[in-house]
Amino acid sequence: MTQVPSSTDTPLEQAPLGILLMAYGTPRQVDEVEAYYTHIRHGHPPTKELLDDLLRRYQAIGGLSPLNAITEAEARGLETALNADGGRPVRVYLGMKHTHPFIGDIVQQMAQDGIAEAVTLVLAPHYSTRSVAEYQRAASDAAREAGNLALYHVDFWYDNVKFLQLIANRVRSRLTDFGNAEDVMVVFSAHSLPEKILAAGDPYQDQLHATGDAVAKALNLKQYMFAWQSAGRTADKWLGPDILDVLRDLAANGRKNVLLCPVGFVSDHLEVLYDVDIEAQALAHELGIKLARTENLNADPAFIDVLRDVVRSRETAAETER
Ligand code: FEC
Repeated sequence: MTQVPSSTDTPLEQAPLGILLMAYGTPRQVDEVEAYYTHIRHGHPPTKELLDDLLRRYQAIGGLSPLNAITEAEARGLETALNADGGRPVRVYLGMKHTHPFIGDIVQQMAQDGIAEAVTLVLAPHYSTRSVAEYQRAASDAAREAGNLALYHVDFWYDNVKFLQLIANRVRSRLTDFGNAEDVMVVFSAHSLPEKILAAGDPYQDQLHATGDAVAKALNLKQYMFAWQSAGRTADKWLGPDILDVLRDLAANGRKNVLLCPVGFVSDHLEVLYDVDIEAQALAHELGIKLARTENLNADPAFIDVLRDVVRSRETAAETER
């Protein structure tokens, strides 16, 4: 990412705005998988069975996940787009939730570099106390310790008009893979979370349903639904229905064509490349269903422009919060 001079002696509004882009992260080497999994499990190491199963899934997608490389390309693209749009110059920093470079370390680095204000943005469009809030907590704790860095969090951005248009375009273009688009059930999906989040008033499910509804409305889809995927391997009850059960039900009702849109994710990674492209695809094949999936957004310039728009809107809102 480009070098912007330190802002220590520059008036606030002229100093570069920090952008803390936050992403899930993935192991960089196979021997980091156990530490990564332990971090996801809040410090509890996985059993040998769980670890072997995760290693098997990484193996099935080619050894490791492409997630870090894609996230880094998104960060570079965002910095270039923001520094070219005529707005306040920025410096983009990338912090990971479950692997190096960790969010807390990056926030410390930002403070050391003299960044006084930063917009934070998670590469996940929908808010949950079990997802976005955890990233924000890691960032805010480190900023509090640093003492001289104000953070302006973006809580969610699923309702950004350009984002919804982009998803609608992805669905529209994949529908052409089917002879008759009217015969296709479009299934929007996202990472499941423990069902108990609903009782606590978590907005995650409502925001995801609203995303599917908005895209369906834009495309005038007659047949669409929402399903959950990638539920954790824990004793909790997870949000359902799961995509695998949905495929079984659709087959039992004579459906032959399904288009899956994993709208809760933005990049190619294990939960899409394995859970959808390998696991769900194998089941669909067995059930006699043609299953296609929309392309993820990755570092598509149109997606980078969505992120740019989201950051600039938060920057504008922050002006009234100083
Ligand atoms: O490509 C990769 O290597 C990383 C893919 C990856 C993404 C991702 C996104 C989300 N997760 C969310 C919630 C949970 C909860 C648990 C959980 C567990 C795992 C495991 C792996 C994993 N997640 Fe993840 N998640 C990715 C990978 N996730 C690997 C552990 C093995 C397994 O269950 O498959 C359960 C933790 C626990 O034990 O308590 C909860 C949510 C997202 C989407 C939002 C975001 O990106 O932050 C929510 C990508």
